[in-house]
Amino acid sequence: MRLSRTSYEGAFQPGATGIVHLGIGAFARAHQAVFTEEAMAATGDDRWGICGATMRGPGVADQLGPQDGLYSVRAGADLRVVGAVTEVLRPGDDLLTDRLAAPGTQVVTVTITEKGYRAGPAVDRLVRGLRARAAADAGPITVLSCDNLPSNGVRLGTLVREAADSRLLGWLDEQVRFPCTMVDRIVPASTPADLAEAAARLGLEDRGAVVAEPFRQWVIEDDFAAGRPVWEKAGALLVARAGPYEVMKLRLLNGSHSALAYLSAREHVAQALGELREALVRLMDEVTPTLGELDGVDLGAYKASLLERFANPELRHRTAQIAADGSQKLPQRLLDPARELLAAGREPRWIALVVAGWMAHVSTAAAVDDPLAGRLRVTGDAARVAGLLLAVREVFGEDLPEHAGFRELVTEALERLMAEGAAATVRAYLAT
Ligand code: CS2
Repeated sequence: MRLSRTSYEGAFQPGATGIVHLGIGAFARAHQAVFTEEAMAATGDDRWGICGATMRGPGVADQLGPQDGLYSVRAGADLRVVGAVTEVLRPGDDLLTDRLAAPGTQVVTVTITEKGYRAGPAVDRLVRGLRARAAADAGPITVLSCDNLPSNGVRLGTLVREAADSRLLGWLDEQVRFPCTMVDRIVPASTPADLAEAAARLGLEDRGAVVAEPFRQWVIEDDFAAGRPVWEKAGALLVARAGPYEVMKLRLLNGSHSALAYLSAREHVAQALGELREALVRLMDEVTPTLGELDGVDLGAYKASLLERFANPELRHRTAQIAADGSQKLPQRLLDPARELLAAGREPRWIALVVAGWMAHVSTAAAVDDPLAGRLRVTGDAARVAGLLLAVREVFGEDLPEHAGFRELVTEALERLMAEGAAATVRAYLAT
C-alpha cells in the first residue's frame, strides 16, 4: 500500500496553505519543509502548508500527488513522515499563478538550483504569479531564495524586476521583499535502496522518500513583507545580514564538495574524503582569509564539523551529483575567493588545483552534466585546454583570464593532473 493521509495516520496536517515552493526536490523536502512543519507544530500557527511546484518534469508530482503530499525523511536512525506539503503542481500547471495570487499565500520559497538564476521558465512563472497577485490586490508577499548563491535574494529580485513592466515594478517595490538566506543540509538524490528501506520501515510504499544528514542550518535575513512561520522555533537563525554566512558556507562547504568531486574518482563523498582529507584542510585554510566577520562562529570548529559531515558513511552522496553544473557552481565557490586572494597578493594554489580538476573533468569525461557542456568539451595539451576554458566568460569573467599568475597556477596544475593523475598531484601539492 502507498503512503497517504489515509494509510498513515498521525502526519502533521496544516490548517491552510501559506507558502508556495518553486522546485520541490529532495533538498526542499528535507530542509525548508521540515523547518516549516516544526515551526507550525511548535507555535500552533498552522497556516503555512506548502504548495510545491516542480519546474523540471512531472517526477515529484507523480511521487507525492498520490501520497497526499506525504513523504519520509530519514536522518540516521530517525525516520519521520512530513505532512507540511499540501499540494504538488506539475510544470506548466496554471494553478501556480492562482496560488501565488491567493491572499493566504505570504511566502514563496525557491530552490531552482544555480542554473535557474537567469531569464527562463522558473522566473517567468514567478513573475506571472506576482503580476496576477498585483492585479488581484492580494497583498504583500516575500520571495525567499534558498539556493547556493551569494546574495541569492538580491539576484532573484533583480531577475524578477528585469522581467517586469513598469506597473509591476512599482508594486514590487511596495509589496515584495527578497531576503537572502543561507541554507545547509546534505541531501543526496534518493536511490532505489533508499526507497526500499523507507518502505520496509514504514510498512508502506513511499516514492517520495528522502535521506538526509542529521545536521541542518537556515540563516534568514529578517526582511519580510508579510507574515511567515516562526522558523526560529525550528532552529533557524534570523539575522540582519545573511551575506557572511552564505560566503562562509559556499566557500568552505560547497568549495570542498567541488574539490571532492573533481579531484577524486571515487563514487561517494565519504570515500573521496579518505583520499583528500588533508587537501581539504589546506583548501579551507587557503580560503579562510576571504571570509567576513561572523559573530559567534568558531571557524576552526566549523571546518572540523564539515569534515565530519562529509565522512558520514550512511549518506552515499555521489560525487557525480556534485560534479554536475560546475560552470554554474565554480564562480561563487572558488573563483570569487581566488579573486580576493589574488588582489591581496596571495597565491590561490589549492583553488587553482580544483579548477584544473574541473577542467580535466569537463574536457575528458564521457558525459558532462552542465548547461554549457558543449562549449566545455575542448581538447589539447594543458596550456591549450586551460586557455580555451579560461576564455569562457560566464565562468571566469573578464578579469581572471587576463591574470597571468592565475593562468599559470591553473595551467601548471592541469599539466600535472594530466601527466600524473589526481592522487600523485595532490600528494605533490601537500608536500610543498
Ligand atoms: C553540493 C550541495 O551538489 C552540490 O553541489 O555541494 O548540494 C550541498 O550538498 C548542499 O549545499 C549542502 O547544504
